[in-house]
Order: sequence, then C-alpha cells, then structure tokens
Amino acid sequence: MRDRDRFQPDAPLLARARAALAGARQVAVLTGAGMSAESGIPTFRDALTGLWSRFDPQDLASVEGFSADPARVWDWYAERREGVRRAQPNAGHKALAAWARAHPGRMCVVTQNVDDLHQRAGQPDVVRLHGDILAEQWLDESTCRQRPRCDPAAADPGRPPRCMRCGALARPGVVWFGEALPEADLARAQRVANGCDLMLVVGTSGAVWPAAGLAGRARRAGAMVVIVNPEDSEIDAQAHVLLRGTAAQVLPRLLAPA
Ligand code: BV8
Repeated sequence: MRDRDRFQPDAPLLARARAALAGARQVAVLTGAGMSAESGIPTFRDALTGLWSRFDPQDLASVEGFSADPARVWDWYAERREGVRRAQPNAGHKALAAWARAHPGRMCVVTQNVDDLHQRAGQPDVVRLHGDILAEQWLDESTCRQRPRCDPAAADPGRPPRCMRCGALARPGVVWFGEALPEADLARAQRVANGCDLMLVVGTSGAVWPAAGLAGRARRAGAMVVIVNPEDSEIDAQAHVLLRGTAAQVLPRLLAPA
C-alpha cells in the first residue's frame, strides 16, 4: 500500500484543525482537482497522462489551443465529460456537504474544479471559479445575431458542435488559460476569503492563479489556513496546519460531529 493509503491523521494537528472549525463563524473551503481524485476524475495534471501526456495543459485549455485544433481539444473535453458523468461524489464531498447542512450559512466552497460533484453531494453554497465542463457556450459570443439567440447546447453535434442556423462554434463552458475568471464569482471568492475565520484548502497544487492567491488572502485577513493534501503544494507556506492525507480520508475525520 502506498504511504498515503495508510493515512493516520496526525492527532494533534487534526485536533487543532477541529478546534478551529468548532470556533469558526465562517468557513471557506478552496478545492482543486485532488478533491475529485477519489471519485475517479484524474487531477488536472494527471488528465494529461496517456493520449494527452504529450500536450501542455495550456495548449489544450486555451482559446489558442482550441482554435489551432478544435477537434482535438473537443475530444479531450468529451473524454473528460464522460468521466465526470460516470463519477460519484466521494466521502470528502459528502462530509463537506453534511457539515454545511448542519451549520447553515457558515460554509462556502470555492472550487477550481469544473465537475459538478460538490453540487451533486448537496453542497448548498458553491462558487465555481473555472466554469462547468458539462456546459456549452459560443466560442465567439458575437457570432450569433439571431433573436432570440441560438442555444449553444442545441448546436448540431460535431467535433466541436456548430450551429447550422447562425454558424457559431460551440466550446466547453470553462475558463481557459489567459481568460478572465467570471468577475462576480471571483469577487465573491475574494470576499469569502477576506471574511472567513478558517480556510480549508483541499486537493490543489496551488499552481494556478488567481485561485491560488485565495489562501494567502485568507491568511492575511486573519483566518487560520488548513491544507489537506497528500503531497506538498506551491501554497503550503500559507498553511498554519498541514494535514498530509487525501480528501476522502481526512475530511470525514476533520468534519465529524464532536
Ligand atoms: C487569468 C478550466 C487574467 C479548464 C482551468 C500569476 C502568476 C503566474 C501565472 C498567472 C498569474 N495570473 C495569471 C496567470 C496565468 C494563468 C496561470 O495561473 N498559469 C499557471 C499555470 C502558471 N492563469 C490564468 O490564465 C487564469 N486567467 O489570470 O486571466 C486575465 C484578466 C483579464 C483579462 C484576461 C485575462 C485562468 C486560469 C484558469 C484555467 N482553467 N480549468 C479545464 O479544466 O480544462 S485551471 C485547471 O488547472 C483546474 O481548474 C485547476 O484550477 C488547475 C489545476 O490545479 P489543481 O486543481 O490544483 O490540480 P492539479 O492537478 O494541479 O493538482 C492536484 C492536487 O491534488 C495536487 O496537489 C495533488 O497532490 C492533490 N491530490 C491528488 N490526489 C488527492 C489530492 N488531494 C487530496 N486528495 C486526493 N485524493
């Protein structure tokens, strides 16, 4: 068994994090791809294994990459979408959702993930920073001049789909590298980071900005920062407590009722 399969929560650190949780008025949770790994969705970096391992994520997850080879990028997303549809929320998603339901108004999940597992676990308040892989939008919003506008989800099937009425090209409803994050969602995430007493950071390498900056923002605003990750991350320096373990191992222990 790999070391992290033998997760033995460091009792004093877990106790410290549980005490902070019990006393927190507002809990912010920043999640990354590791949150969904135990649901069978490859992490973003792992999603580039196999067929995709020879590509740089920014070659596939960018307007330039899509425009250079729409069919290839569309196929990558189609494969990932199938994985999301097959996946189920894991014990970590369920523990977060159960805690939020037991403590109404005290938890907000800010996710970098483009899957819908937090939502399907029943998490009441989720801020999506990078969009929704199951949604579609036009590559160029100005292409469609129909009134009412055509629906990207109704575009004719293709690799990628194209609207036979307006000629617009559909793309996945995610935020690509080099694209601005949805303004209102980023602003909400920053408010949540500024106003929380505790930030749980779960399953993120801390490599992608501006999402990665939210942990430092919370710390500077006076929050306790707890990182849950079996490996080191680029934002470990922001943590007051580092819980070395996986989402499905640690979160049920961390969030269990006293
Ligand atoms: C923007 C959607 C500006 C698409 C994604 C500042 C400094 C440096 C660079 C930049 C900067 N500011 C902006 C940039 C550029 C860029 C960026 O950050 N580049 C990086 C690579 C250097 N950022 C952007 O381009 C952003 N846009 O800033 O726009 C702007 C402003 C105005 C006008 C125009 C432009 C947009 C970034 C969003 C990109 N889209 N996703 C898709 O999914 O296809 S990002 C994508 O990668 C994911 O959504 C996720 O956010 C990220 C991967 O990060 P993680 O989630 O952390 O996943 P990763 O695989 O890296 O790590 C997994 C972790 O889980 C690991 O730590 C592992 O140990 C852990 N783990 C594994 N198993 C488990 C586990 N943990 C717990 N349990 C387990 N079982």
